[in-house]
Order: sequence, then C-alpha cells, then structure tokens
Amino acid sequence: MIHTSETMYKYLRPDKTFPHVWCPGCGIGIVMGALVRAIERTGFTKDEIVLVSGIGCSGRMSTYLDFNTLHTTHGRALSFATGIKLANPKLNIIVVMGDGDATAIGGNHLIHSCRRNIDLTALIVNNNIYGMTGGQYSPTTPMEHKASTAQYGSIEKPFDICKLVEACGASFVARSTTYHAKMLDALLYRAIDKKGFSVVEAMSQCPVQYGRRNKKGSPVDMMMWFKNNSISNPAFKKIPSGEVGEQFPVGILVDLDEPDYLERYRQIVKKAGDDRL
Ligand SMILES: Cc1ncc(C[n+]2csc(CCOP(=O)(O)OP(=O)(O)O)c2C)c(N)n1
Ligand code: SF4
Repeated sequence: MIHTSETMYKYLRPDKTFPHVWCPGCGIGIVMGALVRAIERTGFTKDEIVLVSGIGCSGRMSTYLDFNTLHTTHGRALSFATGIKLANPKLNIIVVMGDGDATAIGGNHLIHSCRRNIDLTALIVNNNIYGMTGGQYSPTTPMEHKASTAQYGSIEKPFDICKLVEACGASFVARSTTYHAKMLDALLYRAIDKKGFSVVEAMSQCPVQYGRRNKKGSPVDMMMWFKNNSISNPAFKKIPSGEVGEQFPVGILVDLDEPDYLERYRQIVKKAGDDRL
C-alpha cells in the first residue's frame, strides 16, 4: 500500500523549488502525483530514472521532482531523451510534455519517435491550450473553442493525440484524465514497464487559460466533464461513429510487442560484424 503524502515527499525537492508556479485548481499536480506513484510501484531507484521535460507549465515537473532531470528547450524533449537512451540504455526515461510542446513545435519529434519505436515513456499533459504563455490555441484546442489567438473560436481541426501516435507506430498508447488519477497511475506504471515507445495522454484541466475563456466552470466542473464524457475503450468501440459526440475512450488503446530501436540497431551492428554492443 502506497502512502500518498509520504511518497510525494520522498520524490520532491522541497528545499529548492517551492512554492510551485501552478495556479489553484490546475490539474498538473494531480498528474505529477500519479507519475510519482507509478514510479514508486516500479521499484526503480531515483538514480535509475531520468525525467526530461520541455518548456511550459507541465514542463515544470522536472524542476520539482528529485530524479536525474533535464529541462530542455520547447518541443525538443524527445530528442534530448533519445540521446540519453542511446548513450545509456539501462536508464528508464520519462518525457513530460504539454500538448503544445509535444504536438505543435515538437510534433515532428513525436511522430518520428513513434516510428523509431525508441524505448521511452512520453507523458503528454493535454490541457487543450498553451497554458504558460497566455492561452494561445494549440493543436488540441477543440474547433470553435476560444483562445487568446482565437478570440472568435478556433477554426482548425484538433488532433486526437492517441490516434496520431497510434498511426505513427507507438507500441503502447493510453489515455486517462485528472478525474481518473488512479487509472492514470496504473497506465503510467504499464507504460514505464513497456519496452518501446509508450505514450500516455493525461487530460488535465487548465481553469485559468482554457476553462475561463470557454466557460467551463470551476476546476471541479472541468474534472466532472472528464468523468461524464470518458468511456472505457471496449465500450467506446461499440458506439456507432455518428453517435460519439464529445465522448472519448480511456484506458489502454494500443499494446504491441515489437522490437524497439536499440534491438534493431544491435542486429544491424551484429550483421556488420561488430560485436562491441
Ligand atoms: C522556441 C520557443 N518557442 C516558443 C516558446 C514560448 N513558449 C514557452 S511554453 C509555450 C507553450 C506551452 O504550452 P504547452 O506545451 O501546451 O504546455 P502548458 O504550458 O500548457 O503545460 C511556448 C509557446 C519557447 N519557450 N521557445
Ligand atoms: S496556466 Fe493553466 S496549465 Fe498553467 S498552471 Fe495555470 S491552470 Fe495550470
């Protein structure tokens, strides 16, 4: 049995980094709690984990958590993480990104990490907006929803992150929300354990930049929206496509066993007659 507050304190850097920057009611702290519980369950020591993050509100996790951490440039967290994994394959690398960081400026890195099937765990905190920089619309802002750069509503089709990474070849794809914190922790545990490129989308409320503009109510209202519109993947698949509306599937969406990048790379090295790896 994991005692939540004790576990959190074990992994925080209390002397250096608090108070944190997150707004009251923000969902990122819930996501960070789930990540810590998942890591605790794996039994890895702090030194066996590397947490890499990009820039943005969610990217601050690498400042607050006491692992080997790297706070990288906006959109480039996966490239830094790829370098670390290739240099030291024994490390378990978790990459935290916002939806803008992962799918806009870092979109190219995301799709090619899936295709490459490099053994990393990507945690994408999707709050449907650029939180840190003042609420500009991101590739996951729903159509007609408002942002500081879309005063009359976005006119672009949003990405479904899970469908995107599935199509690009990710080995493990899962989605949960801040309402389903325990499910999120179980999915992150599975993702860290999984060999190959794993993506977990954590839908999270940003009451300040997204919720307020789009009249989504309080942080609790936003979490209740997650509760009322999420549905388990098997049940979701049975809904006729014309009747889906705003509902979205949660849980494990893809789980494949395929050779990862390093396994393929080692085979090539062997073929080339070099036995150093
Ligand atoms: C190269 C570069 N371009 C733009 C920025 C400004 N910037 C910082 S965070 C951010 C958006 C963050 O949004 P998201 O990734 O969705 O994370 P959130 O803050 O919502 O958690 C932007 C555009 C930057 N830091 N670097
Ligand atoms: S701006 Fe939004 S995402 Fe950023 S800390 Fe505030 S509530 Fe959270």
